[in-house]
Amino acid sequence: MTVMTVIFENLWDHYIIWSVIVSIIAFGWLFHHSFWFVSEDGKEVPNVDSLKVGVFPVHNDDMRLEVTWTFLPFVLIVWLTYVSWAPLDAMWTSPYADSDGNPGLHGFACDDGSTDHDFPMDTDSLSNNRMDSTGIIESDCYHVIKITGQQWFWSFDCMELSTDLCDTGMETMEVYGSVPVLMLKKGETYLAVMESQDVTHAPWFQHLGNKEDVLPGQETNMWMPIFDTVTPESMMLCAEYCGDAHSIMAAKLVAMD
Ligand SMILES: [Cu+2]
Repeated sequence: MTVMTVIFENLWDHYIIWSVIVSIIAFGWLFHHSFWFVSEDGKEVPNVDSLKVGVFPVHNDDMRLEVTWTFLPFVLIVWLTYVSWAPLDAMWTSPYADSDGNPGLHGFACDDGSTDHDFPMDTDSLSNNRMDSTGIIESDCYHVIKITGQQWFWSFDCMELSTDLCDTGMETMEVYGSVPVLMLKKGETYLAVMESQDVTHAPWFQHLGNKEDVLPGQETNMWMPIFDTVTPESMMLCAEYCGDAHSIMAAKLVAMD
């Protein structure tokens, strides 16, 4: 199994490899000790720890062991944090300028005719996004759209974008019934400004690998870079339990050429 987005594919494999190594050590140790330290039937075992039934045993600690199983997992956690840092930082790059006036990975808002937002404007009108070998995407600028969650459906708003950049529709899907469709253009990057009308939801665009909570009374943002190699049609599901019809609170993402 693999995740369906490039940026986390290498990370996924990396985490799986470490999980396997840690599992082999932990379960190997467990099985070895379970079967090695077994007394034979009828044989009297010397009571080296002076164990008495009903009495907590004499403490038999080993400082080297305790330091080892505290220190090694700590080093592993620091390492996994280190390798996760760049992909996570890319997923959460800022739509605003830093203290030196430089934008994040996706520049500022495109000069695309859409003005109904508070983000700083760029001179470019198209994102022309590109992906490096690690899956990190950069863009010249981004388009702002809106996503609203409500029990139990999603609403997409293309703001004032032209229909070749963003379009919406409805479609009937097996199991899910009538679902909204969001059509975005390949090579363009979108910033979804999101809110909920009622409880917490979370859109999860499966092939973009992103997921972010939408909250009542508070706007959250999520990047949606539609890279050239993304699957033409993919699903979005709600990833935060929100009540009876949570499991069918779906939508469809279409990547337009
Ligand atoms: Cu939900």
